[in-house]
Amino acid sequence: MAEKILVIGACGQVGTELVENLQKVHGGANVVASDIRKSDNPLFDNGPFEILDVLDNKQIATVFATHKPTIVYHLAAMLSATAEANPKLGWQLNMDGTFSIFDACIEYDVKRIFWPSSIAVFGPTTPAIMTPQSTILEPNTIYGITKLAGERYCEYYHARYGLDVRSIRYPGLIGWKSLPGGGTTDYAVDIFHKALHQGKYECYLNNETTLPMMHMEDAVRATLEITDAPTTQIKIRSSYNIAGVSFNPDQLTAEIQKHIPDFSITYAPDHRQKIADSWPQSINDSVANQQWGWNAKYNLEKLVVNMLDNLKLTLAVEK
Ligand code: AKB
Repeated sequence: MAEKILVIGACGQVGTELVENLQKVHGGANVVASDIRKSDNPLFDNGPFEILDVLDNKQIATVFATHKPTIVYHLAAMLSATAEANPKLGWQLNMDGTFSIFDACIEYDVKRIFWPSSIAVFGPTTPAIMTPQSTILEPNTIYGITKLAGERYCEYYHARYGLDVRSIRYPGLIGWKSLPGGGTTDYAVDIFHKALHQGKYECYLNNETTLPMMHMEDAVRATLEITDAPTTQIKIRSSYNIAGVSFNPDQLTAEIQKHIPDFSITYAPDHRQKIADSWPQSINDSVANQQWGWNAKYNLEKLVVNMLDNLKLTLAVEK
């Protein structure tokens, strides 16, 4: 039987690219995209689109009853910097929204659900270098707190109700097809746009802030691979560490300068510095590698070439 996929939060940074991939595999008609509002990306004309506010239980029931999804990707969340500006709303959207979607998955017999966690579950007391899968989890941002609570919820729902939920801890995600919204790692996408448009960038993190990052192609592949993996391979029901590439703004700048020698960067750290300082610098993903074969493909060099090449093509089309 063909799968019916529901992507919640489809217009976001990950959702957009995930929907594109899923449409290729399952056909546009079998991929229901949903979000609180529709973006004008023509991608969403290839299949059904539903307006879905995850805080509206009536809307959730209607969408689930109408489309009877077999697989759900629940991506709707408020990212770190935005949630820090509005902690109550951050909690409400990230937690209440997740509770309602998990409950709907049980009520409507959804076969599998993917829910993303983040490196934000780690905090200042976590070992920062090659952070292990199981370690101290004392996040001090509201986003991190919701992601940690969400992870515990995933494990609980799996143990108690048999919900087949799968999750990975996304690092900062870097892609050229869509813009991030409200994260602390957003600079690593913004810098490419500014390098090409203005030849300079003012960074809101200091030059030495090393963070775990990942090319969007790797992130989407990880998302699809864990969701499609045989149940027997998924032994962790909270969330898996996955690693891509770690770098700081200086190192990213040097790599960009290999292609745009005149590109310059200045630093004006703001409130996001504190969030970044509470997160690890690199991640040990050996458990994901052993259990479901995870391996990233992009290193920094490849990532920079891919971003610049594709953004230049986009610019040429826009002109
Ligand atoms: C953020 O910066 O908030 C996100 C994340 C690391 O989860 N990109």
